[in-house]
Amino acid sequence: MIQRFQFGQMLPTESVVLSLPVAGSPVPFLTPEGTGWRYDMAPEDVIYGLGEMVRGMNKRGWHYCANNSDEPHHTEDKQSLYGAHNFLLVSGGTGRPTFGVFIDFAGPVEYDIGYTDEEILTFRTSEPDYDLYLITGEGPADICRELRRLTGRSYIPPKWAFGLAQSRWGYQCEADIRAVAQGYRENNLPLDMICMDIDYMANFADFTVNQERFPDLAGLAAGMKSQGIHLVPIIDAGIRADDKDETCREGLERDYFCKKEDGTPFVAAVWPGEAYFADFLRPEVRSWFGGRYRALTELGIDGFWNDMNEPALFYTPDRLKAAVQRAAELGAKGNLDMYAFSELQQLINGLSNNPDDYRSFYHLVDDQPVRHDRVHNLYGGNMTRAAGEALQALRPDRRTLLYSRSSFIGSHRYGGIWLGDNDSSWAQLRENIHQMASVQMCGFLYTGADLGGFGGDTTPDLVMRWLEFGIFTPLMRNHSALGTRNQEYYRFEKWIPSIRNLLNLRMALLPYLYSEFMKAALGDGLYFRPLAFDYPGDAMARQVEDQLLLGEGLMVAPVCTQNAAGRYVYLPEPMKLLRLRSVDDFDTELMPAGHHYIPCALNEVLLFLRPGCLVPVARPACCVAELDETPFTFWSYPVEGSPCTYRMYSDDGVGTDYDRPEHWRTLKAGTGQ
Ligand code: MIG
Repeated sequence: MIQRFQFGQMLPTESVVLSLPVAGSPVPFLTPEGTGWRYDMAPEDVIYGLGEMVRGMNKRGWHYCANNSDEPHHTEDKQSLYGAHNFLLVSGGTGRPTFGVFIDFAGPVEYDIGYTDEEILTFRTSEPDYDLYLITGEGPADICRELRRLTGRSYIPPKWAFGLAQSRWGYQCEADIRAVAQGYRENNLPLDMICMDIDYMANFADFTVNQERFPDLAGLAAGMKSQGIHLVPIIDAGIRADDKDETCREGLERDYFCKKEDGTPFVAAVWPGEAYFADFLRPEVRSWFGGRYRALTELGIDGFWNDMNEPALFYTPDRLKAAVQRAAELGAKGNLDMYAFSELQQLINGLSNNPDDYRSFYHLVDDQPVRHDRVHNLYGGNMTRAAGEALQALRPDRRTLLYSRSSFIGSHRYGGIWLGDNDSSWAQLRENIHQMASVQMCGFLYTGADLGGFGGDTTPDLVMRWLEFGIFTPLMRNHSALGTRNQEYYRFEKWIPSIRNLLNLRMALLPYLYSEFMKAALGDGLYFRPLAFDYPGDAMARQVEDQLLLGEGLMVAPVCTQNAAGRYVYLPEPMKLLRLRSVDDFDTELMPAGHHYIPCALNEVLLFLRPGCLVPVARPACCVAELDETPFTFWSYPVEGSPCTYRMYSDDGVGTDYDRPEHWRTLKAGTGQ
């Protein structure tokens, strides 16, 4: 059940698709405190939600702020990352209430979840105008389903987007892209996508292609597609300020950019230097900007990633000028003491993403100017909405791949997200597991982290362990930053056979993984879930943070400790372990419920089958298009009294007629159909 409470008159977010009558106070479970709300937690209460944030799946013990940030260091001391996912799920201990809270608000929301006092949860919006939804249900998964009923069905990518994506910031030209394709194909490693980072553009201008480096992008895209590989270019939020650039000219002519108080367009620097920022909150601007993607779809492109859309700002011209002036004064003094030197450092570090700059420009909301900081969290998600809606109009019966860095609940209807600039550390692999569960609760099903880590130099063991989790994440993308160690899977020569086995395993499991993804998308469910969602009475399951349920029948338990040759796993019920080296080389073991230490070598994956589960397994292929869906074998854990069948969803992978009954069939072991 969903109850809507209204406080003041909120600025529209369009997060919600269901219009509900406003309930009278009081709000169940919550008590007013200051300008916000309070909930007194019992020690056993677990607080899930908040989507893309640092720390555990259980958010207790820290404070957070929904304030979308270009934050390249995802350490535990951070309060905000790229997304505003204002959903809390209080999972009560024995005899305690379980409920969800969705705060529909465009600006910052602060949360203190047992940070100041370990038993007190508080949250408050930066302004008194917002809607609050109180959600109850039969348990955590049902409450997440209700949230989706409220905010709309999750975005569905084309099926090929479940193949591997290889990306790197630093592919400069056609030859670099071809070398990646060749590296994969020569080594017989599956690959479905190559992402193109900012260097494909001419002067970092959106919707342009650098003609020297990519003289024939249409030809390249077609050639790649004949090998089963889709090119996925990046689009940045900042529009190059350049009167020779068509996007810039049109935006200025139509008056579509955000403005300063004096009515002139707001300018801040990003990749191309000075840039303008389209006012994505206006529907006409969205349809214009989204329509610009056509420049690339016409060349045969059918996938995009939207970056820098918090929006990230390197500096504003005024701030830069003042900083340089002050720096020169300090420089003239020479011999800087600690305070003067730290002022100098601050001058430079404070240039980027400066809160004052976010307070210096305006959007038009229903024709009224609204200062950016008040609607900050809606910006990136509306860039994705612009693209999502326009691409749907451009290619009405076909899906387009789209994922974004910034997002808010509501933008999950238009695209997936990737988890931004993580780094090549074991801590970030563990964080990836937490985040996958949390973002799914908020509706972002098509997600994944940069496998192997984005920043810093990776290592072969981390690449292996991360891929062993990555083969289960909907978006499976290897991406790394400029200047870091080469990270394409074929670079780790000694490990290529094992990596091939892992990627083949993903392909073999794809009919199951895709089917479970589609069940979650179409039924407002969760592809990944914490254990406690399915084993509510199990106090131990409530503490497990590094194992996830995957779809109906599987559980994954990735190894995420350096040098570990195994790990402890908790089984809430008996399960069948598959210790997989490849799709046809594995040991199985029936394991009783409880704690187990399970060896797992660097080339092995632990996969657990729940009782009664049947998993169709296909023959691996080099790309999703080549995959034969007919199961060539089954993995199962039959138990007495349960039928051991699998309800499978399959479709052509690109069409949008999801709701047809022919997409469903029931598989039984041994029948092969
Ligand atoms: O400030 O386009 O998160 O994936 O490679 C860095 C360059 C800008 C940030 C993205 C990252 C991408 C990078 N971008």
